[in-house]
Amino acid sequence: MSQLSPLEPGKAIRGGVPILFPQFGNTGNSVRHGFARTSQWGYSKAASTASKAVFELSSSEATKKLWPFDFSAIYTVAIDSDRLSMHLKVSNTGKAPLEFTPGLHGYFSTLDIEQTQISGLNNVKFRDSGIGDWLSEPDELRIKSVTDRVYLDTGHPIIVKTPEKSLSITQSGFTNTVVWNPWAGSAKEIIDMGDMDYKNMICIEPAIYDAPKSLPPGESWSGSQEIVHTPNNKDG
Ligand code: TA6
Repeated sequence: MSQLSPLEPGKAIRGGVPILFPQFGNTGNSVRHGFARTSQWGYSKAASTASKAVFELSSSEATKKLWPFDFSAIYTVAIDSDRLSMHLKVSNTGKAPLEFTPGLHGYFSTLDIEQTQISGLNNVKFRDSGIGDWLSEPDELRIKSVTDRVYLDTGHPIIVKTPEKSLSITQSGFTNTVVWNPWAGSAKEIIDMGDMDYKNMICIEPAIYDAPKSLPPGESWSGSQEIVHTPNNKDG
């Protein structure tokens, strides 16, 4: 979580897991990365437990100004001793079909991005910020410059090894995975991020990017990400 992130209504946080809906980035006609990340979700006390919190967001006059469709979304986040599970369910409550490109824009910390390696995304097709499709490296991914990749095929699990921990990340329902680090140049242009913060973060984001999800009236879609954490030592 960036120290410079203004925790203000209507502003996305630079950290945690912003929920991207109804669109990832600029893939649709609504606002960049959608309005769900800046909306006030309702907390469902009845559905939540000691280790599981359930939140809800439904279409309203305000959301219809940004995206003219009826929907309901339920976000469930559960924690266990070594794992975090996030689950997003979207239902079409209207009469018209929905098309959307959701994502979970998770920021992960690392003590040193240059000592961080990501496996599970080797030898697969990725799209690089609109400049074309490429085949990824045969080895682990190491971030050494600005990186903004949409992996079109996703390996399972994705293993992120940082100096202090190992994360095993799996996803379902989401067909793509985005990996982002702005590196020094772009980090300077992001006002809610410190100039050096790029050294200590990596975003690994399950998403639907290249082929929007179509949802007929009355139907639902679900996507999830699960992260299992193993410290490199007992204090990690
Ligand atoms: O998920 C990667 C990305 O779409 C990048 O292109 C990068 O700009 C990042 O999200 C942050 O977007 P934001 O709107 O939060 O500044």
